[in-house]
Amino acid sequence: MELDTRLYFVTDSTGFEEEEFLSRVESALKGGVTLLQLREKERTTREYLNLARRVHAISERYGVPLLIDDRVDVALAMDAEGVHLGQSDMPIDIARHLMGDGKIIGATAKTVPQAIEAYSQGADYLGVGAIFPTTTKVKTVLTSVDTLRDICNSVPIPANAIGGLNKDNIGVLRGVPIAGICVVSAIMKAHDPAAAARELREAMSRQGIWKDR
Ligand code: TZP
Ligand code: MG
Repeated sequence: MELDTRLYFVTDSTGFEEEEFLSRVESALKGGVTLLQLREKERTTREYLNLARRVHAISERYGVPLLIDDRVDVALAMDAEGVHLGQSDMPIDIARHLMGDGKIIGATAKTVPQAIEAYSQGADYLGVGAIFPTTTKVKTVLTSVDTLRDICNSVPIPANAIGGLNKDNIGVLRGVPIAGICVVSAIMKAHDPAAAARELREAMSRQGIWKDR
């Protein structure tokens, strides 16, 4: 499956019954998200694995790659398309060695040196943020739009903005050479996740940050 980070939906099942969560994920896929990440912080390994299998059965039907947050072992066990790794997770070069070249490996980078290190260790894309304060459970500091721009210009791999982004504030990304945006709540907590995904795509187009390909 091809890596397309333009509208990257990062999930958070907190507060949802499993069936409701899965139907929201499917709705987002119907709305046109281009990449999916299962991000679970509280589950046991077995719970994470079981949920990942169920999400994968859905994402495969839409031809959208599923990446697993933090856990190379879970991703390998259920044959996900890849992983997303932060600065305190497994180093990118070790994950690449374990997963091979056929898997997608994403990295969090908040500074230019972190971006260059992740790229040189074999990361396929970068998530950069938080651009705005976020209500999603995350240990993060803010990254300025200037740093985001510097990161985009320092590596040849796609870099996405993340953190507090929604259809009404992505105008700040206008002119920044990002590959796309990552969102959690803007889709996860929307009344209608499919409509939310479509509206994000439209807003990105209006702001010139949706690149046709
Ligand atoms: N990393 C930086 S901000 C963030 C992560 C995982 C959470 C983004 O969530 P939201 O709801 O889109 O602000
Ligand atoms: Mg992590």
